[in-house]
Amino acid sequence: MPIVFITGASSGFGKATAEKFAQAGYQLILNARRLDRLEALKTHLVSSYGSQVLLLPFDVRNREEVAQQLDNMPAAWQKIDVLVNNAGLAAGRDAFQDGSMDDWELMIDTNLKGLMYVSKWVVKGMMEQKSGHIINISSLAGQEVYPQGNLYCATKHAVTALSKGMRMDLLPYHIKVTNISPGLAETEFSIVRFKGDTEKASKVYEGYQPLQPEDIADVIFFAASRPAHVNLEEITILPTAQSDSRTVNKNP
Ligand code: NDP
Ligand code: 8X3
Repeated sequence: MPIVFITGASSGFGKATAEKFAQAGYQLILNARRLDRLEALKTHLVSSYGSQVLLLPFDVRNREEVAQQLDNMPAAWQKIDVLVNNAGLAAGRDAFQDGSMDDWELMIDTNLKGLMYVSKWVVKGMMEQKSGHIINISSLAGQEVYPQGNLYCATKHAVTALSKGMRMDLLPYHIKVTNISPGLAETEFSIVRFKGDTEKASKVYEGYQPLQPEDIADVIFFAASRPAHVNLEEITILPTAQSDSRTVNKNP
């Protein structure tokens, strides 16, 4: 069975994507930092679908840990067919002049450097196989900038640029690269962004129907299951109530 490797699988898009690929019979390599969450997900996937699941509980920001855990994967798991670079976060929502340097570094290290570390390792094997599919989770924030979005938007613009660069350079190896850009989706994203302030987080999704994790998982799986000669290179998915980063039709 094909193997999918999903980063950030303990919550939100990553968790829903794991379920979607498990339903289709894929073997799953699941990463995140919270091992208890990953173990609960594995138990569920094994009992519901008989899935084969390998857990890799590392922090994508830690370059040595990424290399060490991936190098030590059993050989049978090293032929990865699909990599979903999903682990990511926003930290804070402040004007540039009020922003925290720690928040900025956290976003750059996770959203950009983490994606680089994991991809660099996985690409080696895909190049040998002369096949593979890398699916990068960018954001509408990778196409547009909004007030107080500064550094988060910068990291997601970088992800979108990197998707284009990867696509060009990996072309001779038949490796597909898909960049997915969701708009407002209800996950733990805003709870993380507002550092545990659930009241502030829930306001982001009030008065309209935001995207759900399963909506994004459907799109990721659709992209991954196209025929070998078809690559969906850029997908933007927004809730019907959203037209752009700044405009949401609330309480119509
Ligand atoms: P969640 O907070 O629900 O999930 C984020 C996932 O990333 C968690 O599994 C978390 O696991 C993991 N993660 C965070 N930091 C690290 C790290 N250093 N190492 C390994 N895993 C990490 O948010 P979403 O599902 O919404 O976010 C998924 C992706 O989608 C992100 O890249 C986000 O930027 C992007 N996105 C989100 C949108 C939204 O509106 N929700 C819209 C557009 C894009 P753990 O904490 O256990 O490590
Ligand atoms: C997450 C969506 O609009 O909060 O990428 O930036 S948004």
